[in-house]
Amino acid sequence: MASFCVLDEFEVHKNDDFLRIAEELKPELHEREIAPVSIVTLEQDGNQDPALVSEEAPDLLKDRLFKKDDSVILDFGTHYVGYLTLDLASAGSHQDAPAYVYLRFAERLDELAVNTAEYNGWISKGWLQEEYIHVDVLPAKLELPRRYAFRYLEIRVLDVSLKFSLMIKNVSARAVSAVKEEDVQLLETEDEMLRKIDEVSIRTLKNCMQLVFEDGPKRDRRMWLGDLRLQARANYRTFRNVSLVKRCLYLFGGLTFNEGKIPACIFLEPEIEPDDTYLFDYALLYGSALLDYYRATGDQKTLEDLYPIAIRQIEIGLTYLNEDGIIPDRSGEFWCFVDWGEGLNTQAASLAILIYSMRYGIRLAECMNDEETIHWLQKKLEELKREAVEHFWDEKQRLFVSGKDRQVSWATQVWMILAKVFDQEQNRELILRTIEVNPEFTMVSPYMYHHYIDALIRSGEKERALEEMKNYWGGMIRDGADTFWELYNPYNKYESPYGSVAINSFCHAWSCTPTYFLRKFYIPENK
Ligand code: RAM
Repeated sequence: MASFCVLDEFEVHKNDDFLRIAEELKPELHEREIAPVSIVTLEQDGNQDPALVSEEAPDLLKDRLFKKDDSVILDFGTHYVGYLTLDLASAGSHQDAPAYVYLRFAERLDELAVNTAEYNGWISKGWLQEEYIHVDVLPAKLELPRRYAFRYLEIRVLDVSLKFSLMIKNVSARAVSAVKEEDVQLLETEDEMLRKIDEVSIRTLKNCMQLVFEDGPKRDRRMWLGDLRLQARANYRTFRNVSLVKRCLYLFGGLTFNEGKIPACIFLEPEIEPDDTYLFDYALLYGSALLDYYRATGDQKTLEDLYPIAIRQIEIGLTYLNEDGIIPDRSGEFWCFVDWGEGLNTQAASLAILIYSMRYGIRLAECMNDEETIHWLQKKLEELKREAVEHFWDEKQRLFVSGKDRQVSWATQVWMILAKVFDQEQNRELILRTIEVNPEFTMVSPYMYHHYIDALIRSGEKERALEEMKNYWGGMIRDGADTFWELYNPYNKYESPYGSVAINSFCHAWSCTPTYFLRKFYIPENK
């Protein structure tokens, strides 16, 4: 079972200037009033697949009298992030007991089929979006203080009394985001699936764009560096809210710890604070996010401020090399993320990601005219490429292996391709070979799929990349996605890294990148 590891030592170095710049860029959130559009009924067929069986106008709620155990599921039409208000009243005799109400929010209808009482995963059940509320005096306007991520709302009356009924006069919500969906033009394409994939990507991105780029508005509601890097890429092609990216880059740059490491994620409340988690790959990818930002904006001042921090991550990464010139195996420690996926060995990928980040380091150094850094990085890069081939290339299988058991995974091949350990033609052979062999250790998160699509495109397999996007993200759409999910394993649709699909996030930042690929490589007139 996966778990997070906590660092023994944790000394934060705040850069007040950077944090001030980030604070000044804090966005005003846009608000929009929304209301349910229909009532739906969840009917289970004994399997885990619930079906939406009936629809009526939600107006019918107005005259409905709710007694003990009565319930209703409201559908807001699509996925939103926001705050809920209920206007409640009583009917019958004087209210002689509290109205006791259960509310449950769901991003996907079939979440409602999971019994939350049975959740026993390793991350907090506090993430399940449910409330038990006593309303002592009716009529009442119930304004829920928490923010929820949802399309569906289940309201269940746990109890009233024999002498009165509950009435739900009005249900509304205030949806929030740092951006407005209508600010992005729809993709001009005849291909209905591509149009849909693009639209769902944008909604996913929008709902994760709050005071920072959050990873998921249901969970974890914080900013992870790996997610930020991909969200920013999608954002440059769509909302182009570059100041939000700048804010987030300064937050990471302003909150390093110990020898200058960037934290894997940042909390915003009660005050901004880094998490005491280091992820080797996420920290290294900061440079790639910075270069993307610089290319999108030409903002030299930000580059100059944050460049030393990006290079520092590479220096720190290099300190982990052992006497063989490779990164020791720390798979299973939540130290180098790469992907969720039981048993995935990340040793070879960690070296590949170090090489990849050095390439970005060189490009950053070029933008800074920093000859000395260019020189040592280039030299080291060549060395590490040789070590990667020597230690991890299996000539017989014509694939890279990882760890002492010489595990063959998709993730390892993809990261070796992105690291450009080989030239483009060899990379093309490698990706085709991977597809042919279809290693047992597959990819499970859209985060890893993003890198797979990237690897295909960079190996000259652009058409295949498009097909794979349609299969993977299209698969989520065929399974009813309004926003793309944290995890989607087409071979195991109920997979969860946390012990239950109920706690998975179904609007997850790192899954929003098809819009980036489509608008960058396929339909550039939408740029
Ligand atoms: C999870 C979140 C987040 C991701 C980390 C590694 O907690 O899904 O998006 O970046 O894992």
